[in-house]
Amino acid sequence: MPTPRPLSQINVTDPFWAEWQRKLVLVTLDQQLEQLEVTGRLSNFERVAKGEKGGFEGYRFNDSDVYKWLEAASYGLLIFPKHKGSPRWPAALDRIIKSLEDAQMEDGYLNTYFQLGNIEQRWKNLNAMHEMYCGGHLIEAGVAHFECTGKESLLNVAIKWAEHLRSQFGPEARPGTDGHPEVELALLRLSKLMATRGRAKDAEMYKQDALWHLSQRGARPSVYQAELEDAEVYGMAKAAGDLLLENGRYSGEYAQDHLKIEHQTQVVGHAVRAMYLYTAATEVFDEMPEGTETAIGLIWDNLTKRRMYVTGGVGPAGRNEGFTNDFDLPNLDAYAETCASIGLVRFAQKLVERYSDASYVDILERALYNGSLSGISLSGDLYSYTNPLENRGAHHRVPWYGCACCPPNIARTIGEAGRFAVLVDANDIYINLPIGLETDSISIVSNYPHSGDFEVAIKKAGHYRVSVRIPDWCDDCEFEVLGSEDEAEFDRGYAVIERNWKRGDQIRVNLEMTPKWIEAHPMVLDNVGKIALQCGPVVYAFEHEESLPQRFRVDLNEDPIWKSGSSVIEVKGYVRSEDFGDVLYDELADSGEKDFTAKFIPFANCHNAGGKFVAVWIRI
Ligand code: FUB
Ligand code: ZN
Repeated sequence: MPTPRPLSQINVTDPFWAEWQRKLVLVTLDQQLEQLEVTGRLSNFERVAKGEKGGFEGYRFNDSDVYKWLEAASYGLLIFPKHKGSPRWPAALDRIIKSLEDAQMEDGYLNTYFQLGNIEQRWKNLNAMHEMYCGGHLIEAGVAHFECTGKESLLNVAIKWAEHLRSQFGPEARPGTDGHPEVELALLRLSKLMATRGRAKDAEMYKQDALWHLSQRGARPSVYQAELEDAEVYGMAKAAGDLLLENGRYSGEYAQDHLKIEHQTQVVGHAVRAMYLYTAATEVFDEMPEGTETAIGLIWDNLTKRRMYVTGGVGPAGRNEGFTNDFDLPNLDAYAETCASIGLVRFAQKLVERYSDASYVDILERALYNGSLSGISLSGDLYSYTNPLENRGAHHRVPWYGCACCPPNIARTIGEAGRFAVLVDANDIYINLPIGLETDSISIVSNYPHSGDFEVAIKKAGHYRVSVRIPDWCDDCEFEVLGSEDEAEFDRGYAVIERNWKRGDQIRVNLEMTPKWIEAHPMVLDNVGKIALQCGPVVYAFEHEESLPQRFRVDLNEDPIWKSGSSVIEVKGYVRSEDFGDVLYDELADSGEKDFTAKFIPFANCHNAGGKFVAVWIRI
């Protein structure tokens, strides 16, 4: 199976991602560190380390924000040497890791909410308390830190926690897994790390742990149902538990516990939970019960053909932070949590690794360049938890949240962006996203996503295939191996050339990139009579300080005007005047429209310059 090169072997160089990574190491990581400090997230660990028994601050799963930040900062350590500046965070890393080491219990348990509260209640409310969700992020941070630094300090904390987990849950212990998936994909990450270190036995053990946790979802009797029926346990945290009961009966949908994974056919419940669950299941479906691969295929189709925004946002409803019904994709109150889009990126990445089919990358890039990146401001220090496709003034970015899952999640995603570009195995190099970068096998020069022209230079000599993805949005492409007559074949969305490659060989690619109007399936009732503008993978929106985006209508006789390399598109149309007289309603008369040229900008860049009104879907 092709895999990304280790991040330590990828140097991102293009103007788009290198700039995001510059901001990550010079702005975002420090700003988030400060938030971790002032909101008590770090002092929770310090209190436990000092032996205190009370004083926990924040939400019960706040430890996970520290772990996600540690993961992002680990990636930051690879990027930071390229930049001048003196941020505070590099020096904080080891200190924070030390406080985790000191806080961890002898038996490996680590969760400051219970350590500063009633430790007797640990592992009792799996549905709502997020102990394994936090532990999963600890594992991801430990793996990332080891991969980026070679240091074992954080990894050892993670391994000790994973061993503790196995002592509590598994075939030799008790049934049950976390209501919020995350630990499954984290254990698989740990397993892979062990495999690359030649520790096959450990690799197999952690994979078996992950498989066991995956097997628990949908098992009956449901552990979560028993928790809901126990007043003391249910009382520990109510919000999520309530949603497991529909019409007074246990449903389980909120936590994807309604059916065993192999019997699931639709994407339901909490969106982040769903994305993390299926990311893990995709990695190991051939070792799961028969039907799992088919189930994942059905879920993917339901997700991407019925329940996804054009921005790659998923999970329209705030009520359950998740999914509702097919085609229910309201724009104004779209929840579309940043973490859910990031989860979709990860799910799609696993699918393309398994199937080498570029259609998964079409979704990946939609979610990455739009619904995920919209979660962070261009300044790198303000965030959006929800990502509505329309704004009438109520939505704005903020420096942090009480429930701050999204900010460190987008930070780590920026840090690891290079992973989504290229997949490699012995016989193949797949260029999925033409991110400008250098690796040990190839380098890419690109101004993606604002231009479709890029060049690939081969660094690894040998006989193998190079497959360059031709995105779904591209109608015409040119593909040339310089100085060669070799023709590409087209397979599963890739232009493929198999030959003896020499170091220095060059491929020149031009993906025709022009602005395109998109329409939605007619059953997306919120978008009837509206269109959206996309150029390459980037979805655009009209943003204005007044309500023009809502009053604007596109003139379809005029093409949108865009210059390659730019992130502004001019669209000609008409604006409905706000003058109406001193009445609220009147008999239909002249609409009072004026010519107007609107400047569209990438959806992800909205809410940076003070524009309060936004629309992705525009009237025609
Ligand atoms: O519950 C942990 C995280 O916080 C979820 O993934 C988000 O949806 C938010 O609820
Ligand atoms: Zn989030």
